[in-house]
Amino acid sequence: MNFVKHYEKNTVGRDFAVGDIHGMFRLLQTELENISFDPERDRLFSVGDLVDRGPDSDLVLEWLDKPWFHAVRGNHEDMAIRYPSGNMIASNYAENGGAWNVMNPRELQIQISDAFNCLPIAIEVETDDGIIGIVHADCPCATWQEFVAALEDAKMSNKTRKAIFEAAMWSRERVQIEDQSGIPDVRAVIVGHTPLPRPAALGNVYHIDTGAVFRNGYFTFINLATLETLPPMPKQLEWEAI
Ligand SMILES: [Mn+2]
Repeated sequence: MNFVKHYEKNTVGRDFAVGDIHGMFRLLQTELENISFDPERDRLFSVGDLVDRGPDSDLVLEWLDKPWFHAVRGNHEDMAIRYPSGNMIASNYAENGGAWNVMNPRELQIQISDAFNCLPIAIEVETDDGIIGIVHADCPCATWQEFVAALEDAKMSNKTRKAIFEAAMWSRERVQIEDQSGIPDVRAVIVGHTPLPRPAALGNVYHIDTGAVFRNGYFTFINLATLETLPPMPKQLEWEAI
């Protein structure tokens, strides 16, 4: 199992990352057309939370098969992985948007769990100006290298591994304390997980979940070559959760 996936530079097209999808695949398709996304050349990286809450969660396996679409594992994928083995209570899962999967036949639940279990915790993308890291919630180590080394360390104790995975998929600490210190050894880190009214950068950590599944929410894309977001980031940070 590779918990880190590495992607070479895209020499033929553009690379984008998009915020939490949460079952809004049809809206995402429309927005990709609006940015003239070219599936022959361009690549789309997802910060995870592909499913739950939105109407199109059942399209997730189809999307994961697309050769230009690459996702890290979010906490909602984590719940879908745990559910078939009895490590996620159905009522709690349904309250968090998982009702569509609770109602799925068991074979499909297992198929979804297996597919999500293949998703990495972190993705690295090479760009002209350095490596960009992608993780659902946060880089829980002082440096990106330390984080990658921890994810790749097969000898790590289960307890330490669990703590790193949990922080990577669930933490909101950087946003909550408005930690501007960033991650020193990568060009940028792209995260989702905490919906914000506008995309925002804390140091070089870019928060791009603008809650497409929520009322008044929308999809934010970030171009990995330029680090420009669509729509653009305001100069002033806006932190009110939506
Ligand atoms: Mn999340």
